[in-house]
Amino acid sequence: VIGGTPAEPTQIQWQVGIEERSRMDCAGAYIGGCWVLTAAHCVGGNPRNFHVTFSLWKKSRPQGTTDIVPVKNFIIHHGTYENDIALIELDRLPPHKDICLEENPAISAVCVPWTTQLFSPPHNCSISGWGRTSDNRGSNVLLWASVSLIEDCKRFYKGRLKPGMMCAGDLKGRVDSCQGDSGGPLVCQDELGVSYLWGIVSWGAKCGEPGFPGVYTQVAHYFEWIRRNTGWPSVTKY
Ligand code: 4AZ
Repeated sequence: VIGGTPAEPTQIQWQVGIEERSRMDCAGAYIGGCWVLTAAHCVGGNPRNFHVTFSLWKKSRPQGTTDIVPVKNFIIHHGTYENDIALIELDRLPPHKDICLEENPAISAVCVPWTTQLFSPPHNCSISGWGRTSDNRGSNVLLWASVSLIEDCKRFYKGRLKPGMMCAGDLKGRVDSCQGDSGGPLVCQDELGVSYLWGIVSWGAKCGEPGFPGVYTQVAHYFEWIRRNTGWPSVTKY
């Protein structure tokens, strides 16, 4: 994260690290049950080579509450580069056969938004991750930053901006996500303080480049895909 500040140890309770053979290159967000959402470009190959790390704050010194959970399966959206979203299904934890995640006060799921109408520019939301900072290196401590949703992002990226994509950040380039933050959460809060996973860190022209805000997968655009693939019931209308 460019222009970020250190998070509190249990501030971002849905933040997870995604490790392939113990190397962390991506992040994700816990959405409940046995499911994590991330970017499609973060996963692939054999799920057995992957682990998801929960309740991690300092990479060098995992907390007592840190949980490392094996991956059972990936569900990767077709057309990965235009639909940069994937579900990670966590494996059941031995010795338990019925749960994927130990109960833990430092972990909680973020809500999946069911409509693209919930928030609109210039709403302020937050991004978080262990990715590159202005010194061009990853961060040991989880960083977060406030970003603004940006209207009409096609004017910056033309035909490269597809329907399931949106932009956030700051047009002066002071705050942005960067390499290593990919797959991680952009979260917006409604007026009641409920947190929604509004975006997934996807791509951008460099990091913190004025006039080229970060591009995020618009999670609400994929609500039906998420619902269908998790097998979660549809929203009850009263
Ligand atoms: C990357 O390379 C990357 N500034 C992630 C986010 C952004 C740019 C690049 C957005 O993973």
